[in-house]
Amino acid sequence: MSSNESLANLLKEERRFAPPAELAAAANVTAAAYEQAKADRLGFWAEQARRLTWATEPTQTLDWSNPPFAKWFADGKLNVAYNCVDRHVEAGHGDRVAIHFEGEPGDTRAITYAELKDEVSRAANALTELGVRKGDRVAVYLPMIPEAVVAMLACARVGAAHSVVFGGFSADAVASRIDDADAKLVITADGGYRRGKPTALKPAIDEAVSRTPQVEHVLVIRRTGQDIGWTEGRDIWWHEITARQSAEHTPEAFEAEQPLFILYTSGTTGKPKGILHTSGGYLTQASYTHHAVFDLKAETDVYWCTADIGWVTGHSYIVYGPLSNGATQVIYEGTPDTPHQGRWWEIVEKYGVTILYTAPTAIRTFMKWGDDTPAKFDLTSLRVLGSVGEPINPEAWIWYREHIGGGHTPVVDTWWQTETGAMMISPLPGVTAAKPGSAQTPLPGISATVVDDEANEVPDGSGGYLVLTEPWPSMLRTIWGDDQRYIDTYWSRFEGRYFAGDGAKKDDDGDIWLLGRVDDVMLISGHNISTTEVESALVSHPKVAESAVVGATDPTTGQAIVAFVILRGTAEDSAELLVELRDHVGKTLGPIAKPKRILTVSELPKTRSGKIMRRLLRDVAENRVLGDVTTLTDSTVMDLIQQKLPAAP
Ligand code: 6R9
Repeated sequence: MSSNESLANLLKEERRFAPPAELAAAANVTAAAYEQAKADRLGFWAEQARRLTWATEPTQTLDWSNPPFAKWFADGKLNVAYNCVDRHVEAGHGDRVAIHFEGEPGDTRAITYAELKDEVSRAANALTELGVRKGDRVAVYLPMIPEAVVAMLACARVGAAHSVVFGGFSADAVASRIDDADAKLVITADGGYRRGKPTALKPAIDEAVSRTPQVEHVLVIRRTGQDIGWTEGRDIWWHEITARQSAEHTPEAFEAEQPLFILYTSGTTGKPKGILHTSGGYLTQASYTHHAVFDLKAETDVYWCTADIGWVTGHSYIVYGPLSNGATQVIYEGTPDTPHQGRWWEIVEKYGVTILYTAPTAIRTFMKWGDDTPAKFDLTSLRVLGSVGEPINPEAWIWYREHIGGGHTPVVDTWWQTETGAMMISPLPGVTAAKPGSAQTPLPGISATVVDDEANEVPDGSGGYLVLTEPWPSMLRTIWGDDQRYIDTYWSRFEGRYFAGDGAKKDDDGDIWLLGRVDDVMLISGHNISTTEVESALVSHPKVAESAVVGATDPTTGQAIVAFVILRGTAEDSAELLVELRDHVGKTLGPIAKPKRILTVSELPKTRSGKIMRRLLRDVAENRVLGDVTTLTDSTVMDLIQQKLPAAP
């Protein structure tokens, strides 16, 4: 935000949804957790660390003697892979399915914890044969197949840090990440299935590795069977090397602060940041939040997180959270509309999914496709619905609860970041009276608030910047190789507090609403207005499925609001509708928030993790040459939008 003006508090939401009585009565976590954590925050986390199995129990909780460089449970030792796999087998749950895999072409596999233990052990032995040692880095570039989980756990098992790169990223992006992390091994596949076709992965690795001489070997998983280039001596088939390994592997215990992974944030500007996470604190919070926020009952629940493994949500809520908790989960390889728009709901019905975790972008897409598709499937197994990745518009929240959750399933809107490692602000499904569109309350043991430009906490009913006021176990430890950038980016804007980069407001009850990245906030006639609120107002019109709003330079108002909207299934684009939409925003939020221009489009530019790239829309709205488009899912979207744009008035 560029002025001292706080974010205008425009949106009013009066709807409330109490937790279902049955869920509340049997909930894993009750309101007492907030009290306990408030009375003794570090004691609370020390207790949560005991969810894990330690080779050496920690006696220290937090070492904050050199802020902002934290150490959690520093004198404890554990093996993360042992915690995610072996201990469940030892506890007698070896026959429980860990992963129900659903390939896009319809191939399926059920992998039990006992089988997962064998696969991870073989892979760990293979990594050892290839010279991978504690402290090394391994790059992982894979589709959504079970071997992605196995590869990550095998790295953890031998103490090597993985750096997972989105399967959709270019050779350039992969090369720069391999280089930055100095990875000696790359794990990839010939290809994967997307939209009904095999897509290639290996050529990007061949190109990337030709520029990164530190890579000694490329381990290749055969998924599609397509022809690929092969470099003798360097390339090794995964199935060949793992087949000759023993299924026995003794996990070594590592220090709690042993690096577990590096994950590069999509980085809308500048060089990508390698976010470093370590072992004991990270796993404690991933495990606790998965248990608390989804109310996971490992014996009976079937959990499904639709994220890609290359995103932090895949790390914490496909791999480390659910597996440390012994969950049974679904992993789906492909896209939601292959071969038909009901594919996800077919999967929910088939496996009896009870907990679903997805992103607002997907929910808005389903709204656009129409209510009748999910209505054709039996979704009654669902009991908790989660959302992550962007602010969820109140109407999308209501749609999710109604059309997916049968009108009674709680929705938990979970705010967190790659940097925070695990969930930070979220309702608890058995405790919180939910408000559509709000992440509401910091989780037990987490301290967050909203401050103004001068770092003063804002009163209820006002907006500003979201900050985290105390260290937390799964916090990033640094930016890989760049401690100074870590300090500058997160800890310098407000003394002693972590600056998340998100705008937020506190409502009259003190609940937190996330309002998007501060770089996206608009300044209209001296008022800071959040893009999120204007988008939510547009989405609350029955004819709008999705929208993206930007502030474009304007000679009279400083910035003017330009809105891009996607209409719902049957709605027709017309001049009258655009007037109606402007008036609707005016009525919902007030005249100051009325968009100056509204354009209907068929797609919006998004990152692979589903976040709208407003920066590119701002370029379009201001008639500029487009900035970097390399992290877009589909770069043709911008051509379509530009064609649509009438000459500026
Ligand atoms: C987990 C993840 C982090 C940014 C974050 C914020 C946005 C994520 C949100 C949310 C509002 C939520 N974000 N969850 N905004 N409500 N429930 O998405 O990590 O890819 O690092 O993105 O995503 O802007 O700062 P990451």
